[in-house]
Amino acid sequence: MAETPPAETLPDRPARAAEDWTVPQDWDRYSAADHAMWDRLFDRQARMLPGRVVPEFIAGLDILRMDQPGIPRFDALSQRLMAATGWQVVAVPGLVPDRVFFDHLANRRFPAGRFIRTPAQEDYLQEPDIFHDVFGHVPLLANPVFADYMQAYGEGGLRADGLGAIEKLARLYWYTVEFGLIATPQGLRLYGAGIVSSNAESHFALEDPSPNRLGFDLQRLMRTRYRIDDFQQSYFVIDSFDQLLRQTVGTDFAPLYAALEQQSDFDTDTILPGDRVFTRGTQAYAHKKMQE
Ligand code: HBI
Ligand code: FE
Repeated sequence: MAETPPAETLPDRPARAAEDWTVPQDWDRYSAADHAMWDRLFDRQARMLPGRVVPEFIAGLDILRMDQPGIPRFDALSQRLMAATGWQVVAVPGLVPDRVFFDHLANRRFPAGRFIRTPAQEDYLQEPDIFHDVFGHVPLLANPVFADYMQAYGEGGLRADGLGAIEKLARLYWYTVEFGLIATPQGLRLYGAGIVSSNAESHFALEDPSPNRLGFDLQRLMRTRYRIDDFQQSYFVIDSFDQLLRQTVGTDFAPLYAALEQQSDFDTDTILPGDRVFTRGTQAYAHKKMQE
């Protein structure tokens, strides 16, 4: 995820966020156009995701009753989420500092942007808006195993911060929570929030011959760079959310970070001899120039 941009560029920087950077959602401030934008984005994804997204995601939409029209009210959403897995959704102005972010996750609070993208940004925006955060991230927080993983990630982030290893841990978040794929008996399915909240990337990540699709391997993944401004050149596939949770809760990251210090990084399109290869991508998709 990009560094927190300066305040003047943020779409929604209030005069003063609280110590934990939370702000009121101010649901009454949303315009009819904002609600219409949410409905358009929601309907497009709700139509194309069944059969492409992991079933637990659809179950989360149902548990949280997110199929109601208009932008969800965070207090109502949090009530249902709290009953399911003890999580809640809190509004923030945009990207918050890493430690603040990790502390929220470690306490089962998901920090969600409260602004919604403009029509010009319909297919891509750099800063996560309410549709990316709430439609993309929140439904899986109703799944007990994934909910435990997200809290473990937050606790791991606070420890990583102390070890100066945030960049490596951010790759784990990026290639799972944001852009992860999962193997099911019916085939590969989407679960990453950055994918499921994007119509174009939902097709690209699952169906396009261009990207690699590689089996999840924690240490290898934490050596792999990622792109923040374009589709991924490689996606990583987990066997189950249980596998993801075991890898995170069951691992002492300190020696892993020490080992990673001595090892080089891999480019976004690398395939290694030891990789479990689901798709050897053609890399035919013309990615934007890599940001230096
Ligand atoms: N803040 N609101 C918000 N949302 C994020 O996803 C986020 C963040 N701050 C930091 C961050 N992500 C990443 O840098 C961490 O995963 C490392
Ligand atoms: Fe996100």
